[in-house]
Amino acid sequence: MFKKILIANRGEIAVRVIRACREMGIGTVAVFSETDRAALHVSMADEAYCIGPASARESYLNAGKILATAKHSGAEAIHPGYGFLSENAAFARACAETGVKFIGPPAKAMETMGSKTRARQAVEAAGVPFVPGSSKGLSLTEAEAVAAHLGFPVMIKAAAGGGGKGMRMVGAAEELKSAFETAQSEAQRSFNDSEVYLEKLIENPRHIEIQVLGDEHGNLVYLGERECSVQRRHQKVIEEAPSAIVDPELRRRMGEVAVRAAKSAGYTNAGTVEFLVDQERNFYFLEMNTRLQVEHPVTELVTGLDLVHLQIRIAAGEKLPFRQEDVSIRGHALECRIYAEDPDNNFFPSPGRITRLVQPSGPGIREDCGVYENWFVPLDYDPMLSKLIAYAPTRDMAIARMKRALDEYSISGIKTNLGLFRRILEDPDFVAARIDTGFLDRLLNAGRGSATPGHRSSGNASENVQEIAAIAAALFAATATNAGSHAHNSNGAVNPGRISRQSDTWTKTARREALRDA
Ligand code: MV4
Repeated sequence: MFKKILIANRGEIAVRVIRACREMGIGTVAVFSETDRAALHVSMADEAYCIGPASARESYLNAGKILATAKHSGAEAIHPGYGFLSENAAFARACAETGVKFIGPPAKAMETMGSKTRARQAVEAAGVPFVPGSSKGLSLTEAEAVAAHLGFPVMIKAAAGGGGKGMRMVGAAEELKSAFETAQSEAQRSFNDSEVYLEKLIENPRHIEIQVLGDEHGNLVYLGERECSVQRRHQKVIEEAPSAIVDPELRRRMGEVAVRAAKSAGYTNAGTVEFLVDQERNFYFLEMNTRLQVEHPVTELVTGLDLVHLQIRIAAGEKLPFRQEDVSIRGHALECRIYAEDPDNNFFPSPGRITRLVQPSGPGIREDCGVYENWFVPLDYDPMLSKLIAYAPTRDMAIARMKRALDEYSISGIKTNLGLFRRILEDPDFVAARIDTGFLDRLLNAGRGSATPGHRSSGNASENVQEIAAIAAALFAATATNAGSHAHNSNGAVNPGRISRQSDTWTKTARREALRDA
């Protein structure tokens, strides 16, 4: 086993990996940028080295500096976390050449899966069902022929893309040329690689992914699915395991396909095979993520496994300590990604000082957090602060537990998306698990009232007056409740859950202020 590991990351994932190392008796080396001198991961590691200025390009993406720091500190392995260098095949190769173990798949597997067209070729040869389309880069003329054959609507995608970048939907033949040219130049600008290809559009899909794990002795298993359909602009907001629409039979079929896809690329260590699942529960390979993912905790809770421990043991050459038939899914886990962003201002990042932080705990609650009270959240990196994870025997109980934990949670000084989660968790479609990748946009647009054409019948004056009267009545009821009229609250005239919750928060604040003054 390694004696010392360098963690080439920051925030909650660096903390997560440091915790695993500590549990395994492995020394930890943190790296940090000049803005991150006081960051949580720095204080938790055994050693820490400044590797450059705030700009990620000069710090967390500075492969040479990070490798030199590993050598200098005597770290035998590097855990890349997610983002930054985690899917950079050249970095994985440089590690191997320097004699530092990269805790992840071989560089070759990262290269295969890093190109969407190469990935499609590899999985196609392995008999994996994938979204119909081409598996090589296309010229405009070729794209026109492929699109005519597939039928519209189609998607133009960048081979080097992923996570939604360089993607264009095309509804009809006459839109193809301009969409193709835009996608191509966007791909060139974003990835320095203009290769684009075509896929048939899957309408209103669910995003369901399979966690896989393989050792370096030829054993590869699947660890069930995660449903990640609740997202906004390709940023996941809530993830859960298992998916409400995946039964044991579908789980086995998707799992076996995921293992075949991973094996086709010579994959080892932890990885995720993404699928689109259509309304008829047909599933299609989309892409493979060659890293530990943000949402890995929901899989850990329902399988009882520690994925970071296992990643480290696999990288050290150990065999998987269990077989496929030993893996079982138990209970239900939900994860909320808490971001420093302003829901009232288009979810713009909201950096600043966290003046007060009250974190939830209690039965079935896990929080993977990367910040602390008084920390200044910088604008330089991804604004995710924390992941709140709830685990319970059933989905309904996990939702109830998550709502309870969110009520306990309080972050002051910066704007966060905390308020959004209660709206989602109380939405009838979410509760019934009627979700797809359009769910969150529909929820957010519905809340915009008359600004959304089609949702309001005509917007005439008398309707508006009625609406204003209804709002005034609700406000009056809420204010009356807070003045101490509890009978008013329980008579059912207004949504009692929402109103009492609001008053609870005020009560708590008042009590706190009273204590402070005492
Ligand atoms: C698609 C698709 C529909 N049809 N491909 C978006 C991110 C990238 N990983 C692939 N994405 C999609 N590819 C075809 N042929 C719909 C999406 C998509 C999506 C996928 C997963 C999670 C959220 C999404 C939101 C919008 C679109």
